[in-house]
Amino acid sequence: MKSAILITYDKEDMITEAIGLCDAAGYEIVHTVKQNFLKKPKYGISGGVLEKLEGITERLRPDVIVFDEILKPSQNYNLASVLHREVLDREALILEIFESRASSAESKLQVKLAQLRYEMARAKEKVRLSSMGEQPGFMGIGKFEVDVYYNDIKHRMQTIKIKLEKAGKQRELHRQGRKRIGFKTISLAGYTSAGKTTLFNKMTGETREQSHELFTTLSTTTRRITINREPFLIADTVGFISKLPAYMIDAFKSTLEELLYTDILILVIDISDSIFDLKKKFTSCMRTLSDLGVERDKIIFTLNKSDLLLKEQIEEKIEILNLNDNKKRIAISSKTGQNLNELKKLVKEIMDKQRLP
Ligand SMILES: Nc1nc2c(ncn2[C@@H]2O[C@H](COP(=O)(O)OP(=O)(O)O)[C@@H](O)[C@H]2O)c(=O)[nH]1
Ligand SMILES: [Mg+2]
Repeated sequence: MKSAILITYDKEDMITEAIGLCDAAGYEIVHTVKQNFLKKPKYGISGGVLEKLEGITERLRPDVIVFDEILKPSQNYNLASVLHREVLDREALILEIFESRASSAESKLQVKLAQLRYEMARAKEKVRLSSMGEQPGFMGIGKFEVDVYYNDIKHRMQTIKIKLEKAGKQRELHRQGRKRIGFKTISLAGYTSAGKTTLFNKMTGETREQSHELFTTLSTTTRRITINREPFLIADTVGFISKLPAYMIDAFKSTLEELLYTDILILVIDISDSIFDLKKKFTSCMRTLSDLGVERDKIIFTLNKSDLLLKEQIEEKIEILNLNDNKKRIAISSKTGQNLNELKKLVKEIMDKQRLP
């Protein structure tokens, strides 16, 4: 596993999400710097904080520095020059996650397009800085090279857009769908740090040693489980991300296209979130799933982390989400294992119902 030093905001929910994003991108965090403000002009952080970080970086030798905010090219360059490490800002980190998760040709193109948009937004600053003569030869690139670079990005974006239009989207999806024929599939969806991976590991824990030709060709986030002696495939998916920039939405959705084929979708909801966050995230999940064309019938609403709340608090939140009459709703704890057997029973029941003509 690659290692990272994380610089993030000093706010519980933001720290949790940032750790979740690093985890999803495959970085182990060796040190965390928490700050109230990450938009200082030169380095994002203050000179004093940077000075301390210099020593820590030298000692811990992480592969990268993750900066949980958007950085301008000049800030990224300044940080990287002092710390002698590659610096990934929040958007670059998210793009890495999408890149590692994109499986179909279409979603690879969508992710590439988002990466080029990211570069494009930065190319503009480079062009501006060098044309104003403020930073001639900015980062070692002269005005001419910047223009060439800028036009090259534009050209590559155009090419991808044409490919996307032509892409036989359906064909690819069908091919993927066929791979799974014969196996009922369960997918886990939900926000980053809602507890998807914890639940995935708990549910597959007993059968992890199972290996089979077919499964090695699926992504590492798909495994086989048995419920009542019947085999299923279970898949962990890319998590929803708070404050996802608009230009990344298509890339994000394309990484979730497998949800269209899943027989059951377990929506993992962090019931310990504040009422405000809970409502906001729930609405956003439901909107995205409906945009994707996922049928509401196959969604199981799992209220995770219920070990952190009192019974009355859970009930209040179920009301707020308007799920009190919903039979496909269950409060669980992936950590303690509470109600996981009931969740499996519910999965089995729904699968059995789907088999009826
Ligand atoms: N208390 C409690 N913590 C949980 C539970 N499920 C997950 N967590 C914690 O929440 C954090 C995020 O979990 P993770 O499975 O990585 O979330 P993911 O981003 O959705 O895959 C981790 O620190 C978990 O230990 C739960 O049921 N109860
Ligand atoms: Mg996860």
